[in-house]
Amino acid sequence: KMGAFWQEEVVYQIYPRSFMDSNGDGIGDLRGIISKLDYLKELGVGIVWLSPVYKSPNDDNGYDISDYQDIMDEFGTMDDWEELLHGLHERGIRLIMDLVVNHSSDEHSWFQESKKSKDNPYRDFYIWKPGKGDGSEPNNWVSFFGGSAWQYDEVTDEYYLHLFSKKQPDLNWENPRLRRAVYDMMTFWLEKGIDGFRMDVINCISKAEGLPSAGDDKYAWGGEFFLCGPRLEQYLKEMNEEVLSKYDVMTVGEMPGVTPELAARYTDPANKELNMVFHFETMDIDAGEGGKWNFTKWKLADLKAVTNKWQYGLNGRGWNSLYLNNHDQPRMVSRFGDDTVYRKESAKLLATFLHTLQGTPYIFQGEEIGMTNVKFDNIDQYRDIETLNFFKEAVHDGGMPVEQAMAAIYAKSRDNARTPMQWNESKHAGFTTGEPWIGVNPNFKEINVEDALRDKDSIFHYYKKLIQLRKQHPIMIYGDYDIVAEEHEQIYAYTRTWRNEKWIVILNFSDREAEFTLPEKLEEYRSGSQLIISNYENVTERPISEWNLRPYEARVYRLV
Ligand code: ISL
Ligand code: CA
Repeated sequence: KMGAFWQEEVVYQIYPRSFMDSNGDGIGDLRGIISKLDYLKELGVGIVWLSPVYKSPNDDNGYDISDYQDIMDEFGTMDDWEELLHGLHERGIRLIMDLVVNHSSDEHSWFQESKKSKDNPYRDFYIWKPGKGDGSEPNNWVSFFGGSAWQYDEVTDEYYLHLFSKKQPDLNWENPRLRRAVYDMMTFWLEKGIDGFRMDVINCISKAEGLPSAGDDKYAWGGEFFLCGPRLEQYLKEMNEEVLSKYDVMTVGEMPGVTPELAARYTDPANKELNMVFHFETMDIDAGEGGKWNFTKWKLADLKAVTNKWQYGLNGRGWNSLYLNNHDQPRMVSRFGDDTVYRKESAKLLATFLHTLQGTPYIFQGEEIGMTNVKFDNIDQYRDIETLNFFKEAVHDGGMPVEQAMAAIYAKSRDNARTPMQWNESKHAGFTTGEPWIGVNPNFKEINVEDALRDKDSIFHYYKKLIQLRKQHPIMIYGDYDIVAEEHEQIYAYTRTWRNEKWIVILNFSDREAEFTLPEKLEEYRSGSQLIISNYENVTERPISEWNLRPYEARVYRLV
């Protein structure tokens, strides 16, 4: 090993509610995860990121926490959690927990106290403000989930800030007592032996002085005043010094709106802040005017441009996290590949992309078997608060035709990622013996784990191979990235270079054949190449420099 574990291992994200139900109540749980640990071992991942399992009223599926140091009843007990941690460690897999400290639940005891009176000792754990002269909200910010980011509370005749739902009041990081409480809570989990944290919207914790309105409209997006705010780095450094530096653990901070310039600073080891961040620039390439719901067709040129910025931008300074989907995003094969004719080919192509860039790959549960987006007939079958709020605002309040709203939901709803994991072809895909909390994708008979394990040629086995290759070839982890044939309209190709070694990755992102010619700058390699991996059979290994790629064909060669 030459680097840190978080550079060399692949991460697997588990969304517990949808992973595996052990007791037939239709809700995934910790014992369900425990029953699938050998599956994770078989895949070869080295780190599990567990989405929140803490006590929560589930307004936002656990991202609204009412007790940070206890387990949600539906998911099990602290003993179950200990057993999970032990079971993972036994298999050489690390565990990172979700740290959701931009906000808590309004049912957290801190908030219950805070709302009681203006001089309650917990008042300043949250962000309270009186209304404007006319009684309206303190500023015009809208929340991530739609509507004003302020909620009026009559007990003290003030508003509290909530960047997400009104059941997720923002914590006040200006308050050193709040920060101390968070650090103690983090220490509690680290002392139990966890291996790090994924930090939820961690770049929202520092708000601009005075909480200014964003322009003159009644309601507006105020991101410039709370994304990567003035004291963010101060808080991250303090957290590092007070807590993280005492353990050999990893951190990845979720950061909407972050740029490569800022991320290079946050993840530069010399700055002692974070190991990696999740940026949103790839996720935004299909967002139209006005945000995610008004989507457009993404362009390969944009994928290249964004990836270039991050690959060149962090090289030798910080470290990239690599993901194409998670519990908030559509399924990657439906979004960036083809989930009909070329589902297997395109899922493998995207996997090749993720595992051959510089950085740490993150796999979201089900991605490794090519799970797809879902289309439920009726809005009542959706569960996600963001989706339901959008439907209500767009259709009921805005008059958008239902079909148009549903088309947006089919493409972008977070519930695309949250349908139950498809384990086998039995009822409810083997996820539960009861009624699942959200419908199973009807394609589970064709797409499921049991099938994937049986089929040597499956997406699962391809992931397994990529993960193994990454363990054998440091160039996949550390090699410098350099794009080639940037103008090509179908193919995304790049080299990786490390010490005396050079690889080329050639990805046909289209459903048509495509031609690729080795560019001038690689002239010296015309005589030879060795195939490392491909998603098609019968790939020539002859030393040639002109390649014909089939639809969604992916090839990785060592250039010699
Ligand atoms: O999901 C999104 C886009 O559809 C984002 O706006 C998302 O809300 C944002 O990236 C923050 O996500 C994180 O914090 C939220 C939670 O709902 C998400 O599940 C979580 O990943 C609030 O805790
Ligand atoms: Ca259960």
